[in-house]
Amino acid sequence: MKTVYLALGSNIGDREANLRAAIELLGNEGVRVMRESPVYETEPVGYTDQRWFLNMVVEAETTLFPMQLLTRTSRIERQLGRVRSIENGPRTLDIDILLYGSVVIPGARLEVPHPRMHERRFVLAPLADLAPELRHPTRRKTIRELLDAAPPEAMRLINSKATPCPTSTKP
Ligand code: GSY
Repeated sequence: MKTVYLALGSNIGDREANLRAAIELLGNEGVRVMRESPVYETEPVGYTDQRWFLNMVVEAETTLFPMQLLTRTSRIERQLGRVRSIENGPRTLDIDILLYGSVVIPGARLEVPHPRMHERRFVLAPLADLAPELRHPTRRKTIRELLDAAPPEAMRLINSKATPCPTSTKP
């Protein structure tokens, strides 16, 4: 069993409902969500001419191998209507695998830790809410230290209420 951290983001449609639907679907895909961060509304990074995102991070447990996990998270993105059109553009739902235990995967299709997580405040802020003392497997800094050093990004907390985790089904 591995503890994994996944970043969720949405900036199309009912963004909060998309995040909730993703958490529910993860439970059906063998990814047991144990804890959820607060939700932040965040200014788009990269391609800026788009609506602000809702972002959060979940901590989950899974027996899936990394590529199996990627297949399942990609399937959930598709189920929730994601189509890849503009690079870094708007999306109904994005699920990024941030950390898979302390495993390092330098692959082309799946790179873990996520290659840009250490510089993205919209990922580090909700991750630090869950695991501030967790050490990044290759940068050797804690999530709190990475957040303190990250470039500024506009964001606001929209929901700091802890929500109950959905029950997972398939292992
Ligand atoms: O990598 C996730 C998609 N994404 C986001 C995002 O989720 N939030 C913000 N604030 N900016 C983003 N740019 C991209 S691409």
